[in-house]
Amino acid sequence: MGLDADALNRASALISQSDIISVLSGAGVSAESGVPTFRGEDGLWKNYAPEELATPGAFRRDSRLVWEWYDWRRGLIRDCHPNPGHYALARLALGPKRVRIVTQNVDGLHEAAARKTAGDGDPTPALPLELHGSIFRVKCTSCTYKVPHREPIPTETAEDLPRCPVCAGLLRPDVVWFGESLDPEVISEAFEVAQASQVCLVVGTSALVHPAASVPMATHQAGGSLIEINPTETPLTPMAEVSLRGTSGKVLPLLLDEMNSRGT
Ligand code: BJW
Ligand code: ZN
Repeated sequence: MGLDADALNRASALISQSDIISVLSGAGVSAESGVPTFRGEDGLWKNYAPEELATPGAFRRDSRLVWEWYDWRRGLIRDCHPNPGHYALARLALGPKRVRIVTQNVDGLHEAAARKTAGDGDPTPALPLELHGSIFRVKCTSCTYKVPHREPIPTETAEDLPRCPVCAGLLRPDVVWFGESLDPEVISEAFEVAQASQVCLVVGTSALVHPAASVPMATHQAGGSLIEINPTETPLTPMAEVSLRGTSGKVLPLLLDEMNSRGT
């Protein structure tokens, strides 16, 4: 499917005219980096039922299975790098406009793109607000202990899952599972940012999981515009002023080029 040049033009004009911009990204943004999405043909949930792996009940029932699944994904993501879509968003956020990247992704690739793009400069404006946590952090199931974690888990015995050094409670990935509340400060900030935005770019998300999928609605309800970048339609498509039907790794750099050619 070729990208509609008129749609690209309209999207670029909308962004160029805006000073405050938010981005809601999802798994599709990392697809071109080799990170599997959740839903769809090649999605993770095709082989693994969410309720068996991404719920607190699943972790209580079979902690080892859940740990092993996250360990496998962590290993896979560790070898992935940001793609041109991540870099385009980082460039946009490090530019003159007020941009906030809000992501559902737990893979750390927006942050990697921000740090690489900023070089010796300050990456902060391009660091994302992570709604669903990070696969490279663990937290204690019993106390407030929380640390980065990149190593594989031990696999020799059934009893050797990672334990909290403070209280000996079982550690778990610091991600948000179904039925769990998002960090109240993080989700409040996401809604505030979206409400204040003149444009929200909705990139690579099926927009099925709430409250994340409601974030762009705050922009829409406040009179701002949504620009959707996704090869397929989503429940947010009817709200979008422009839908760019293509992959984010291709569309986002084109969008930035188009903006630059306008001198904005
Ligand atoms: C490309 C591309 C390319 C492909 N370029 N694009 C309101 C209504 C109904 C239900 C609820 C509701 N409010 C809350 C709920 C319940 C539930 C929920 O939303 N359920 C629905 C699924 C029905 N939500 C929750 O439980 C949330 N908690 C909560 O609400 O707490 C309060 C509460 C508590 C108790 C009871 C009720 C309320 C928590 C949600 C946590 C989600 N966690 C996961 C796992 C994270 C950890 C991990 O990684 O393992 O987050 S699930 C999974 O889905 C992950 C993702 O962040 C999230 C969203 O997925 P995403 O990013 O959209 O990916 P995909 O795969 O779905 O889509 C990819 C898209 O990319 C597709 O559109 C492709 O076309 C596109 N694409 N290639 C651009 N190259
Ligand atoms: Zn603890």
